[in-house]
Amino acid sequence: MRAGSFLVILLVLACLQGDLYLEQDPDETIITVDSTNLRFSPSSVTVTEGDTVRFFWSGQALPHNAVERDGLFDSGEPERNVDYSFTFEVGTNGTYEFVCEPHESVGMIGQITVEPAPPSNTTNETNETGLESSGEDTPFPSAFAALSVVALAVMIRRSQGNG
Ligand SMILES: [Cu+2]
Repeated sequence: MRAGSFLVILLVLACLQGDLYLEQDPDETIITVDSTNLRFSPSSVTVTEGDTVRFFWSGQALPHNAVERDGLFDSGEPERNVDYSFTFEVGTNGTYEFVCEPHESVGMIGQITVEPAPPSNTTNETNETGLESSGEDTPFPSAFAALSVVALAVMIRRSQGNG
């Protein structure tokens, strides 16, 4: 009985852990507008193929947009509130310059460097989480797993002791 409820608690904890981990989106880079209202922040970012750059600002004093020089992406008309995402697909590695059209003349210019995706032996449908070296990227779940094993061992020993 006691062992059973302990297992349930472990399961619940495991589920919560998973949810917490999913909330983070490590593949998204947010570019906003800084307090001077005439600069992107950060104005220069480096991402990897497959990553998403999100242009996000709200309640700005001036309307802005983000337009890539060659038209690769375009957030549309300058707005005080913008939430525009662009994903750099595999094969788009390179350096891209984008501008805020109303404020390009005063230097509201940004740069995105897209690095090639790391070579992968796995199939296309596997994301970065499927790579073999995921242990280094996810220390928390690993620690949790280790803790669970210890807890289980203690639990089993107790139930055996109680007969
Ligand atoms: Cu602007």
